[in-house]
Amino acid sequence: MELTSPFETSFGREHEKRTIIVSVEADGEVGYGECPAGDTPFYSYETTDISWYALTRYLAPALAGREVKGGMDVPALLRRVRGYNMAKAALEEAVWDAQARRENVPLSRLLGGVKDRVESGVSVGIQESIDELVKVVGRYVEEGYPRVKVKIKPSWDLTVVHRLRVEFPEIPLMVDANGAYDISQKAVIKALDRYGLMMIEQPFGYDDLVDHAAIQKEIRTPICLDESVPSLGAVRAALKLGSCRVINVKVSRVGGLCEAVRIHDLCMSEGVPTWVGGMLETGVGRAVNVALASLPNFTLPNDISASNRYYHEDIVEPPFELNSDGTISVPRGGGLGVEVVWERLERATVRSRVFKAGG
Ligand code: OSB
Ligand code: MG
Repeated sequence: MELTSPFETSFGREHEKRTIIVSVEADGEVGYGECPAGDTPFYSYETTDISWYALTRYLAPALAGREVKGGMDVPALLRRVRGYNMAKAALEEAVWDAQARRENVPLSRLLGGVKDRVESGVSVGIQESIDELVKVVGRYVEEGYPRVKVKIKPSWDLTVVHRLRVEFPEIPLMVDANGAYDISQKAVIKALDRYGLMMIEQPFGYDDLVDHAAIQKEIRTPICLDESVPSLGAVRAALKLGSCRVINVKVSRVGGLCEAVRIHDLCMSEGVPTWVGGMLETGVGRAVNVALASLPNFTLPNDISASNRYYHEDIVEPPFELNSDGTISVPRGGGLGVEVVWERLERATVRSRVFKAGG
């Protein structure tokens, strides 16, 4: 799927999205899930090709033909395989969707959602120049996005944030470093503390909790963790250590909706605000993200933008749109509440495989 504009982070630039759409058929009901892993192993070791391997070699065979009541039963069947959270999440999502369609309730309801609209936010990649970034951010603000996140890296940080604050003094603004700094560069993070940012996402390494705890003690701006919290266990450790004050919950990163809801529940009981992160999903993964974001503790704007922020033509109907109040509506239909347009999916498909009970 060609992206409407290239997406650049501290680790590289993407022009298109190679994603894996999983469907499961159960008692005549079809459900969909998405594995939005990246093309390169820079956000996670789990790339599209690695996920495909894990799905086809181990995970789909472990699920095909098995008796499940619903999404709740899937993690136990996949647990023997370590890692490959994005691949696991896609299968689990598809079963949740099939279950919700069968019960004819929105996925949101099945998960315990309470909102009919979720707050949108836009994640803006690194641009060719600061002037260009100001233009791009200005366009999103004009479109009505109520919160802007910009990617930062060494050489694209303080001057960028300073300029954005001059141009847009009032907008809710945050930054995401995708782990591009380490504690020896903490002066930059401390300098960012002066700009009234909503939060600073993942400044340090993907496997660090200790240095994040150290910097959080020195600044007022909340640290938000993404890469460093791939599971409920990691979130527990982060909260205990004081490594952050906000958690980004990504269904794919944590291996599915069961784990995502558990993280939501823990954060709610600890009084820690959360929001739903994204991975440039198509409408399938976006519908899952929207359903999750309808739970009560997702009180901060999510990385859930309208379909047209990512793709010229989404593979679902209706596409997700931004409401005038800066929200995205939670679909009311059964399951994901959007329909996959097969003709568009097939046009974008480069490879597919079918798994049946008994191989
Ligand atoms: O770090 O949040 C991230 C996209 C791909 C991989 C990692 C990240 C992102 C984003 C985009 O920031 C969020 C979105 O889908 O809108
Ligand atoms: Mg992030």
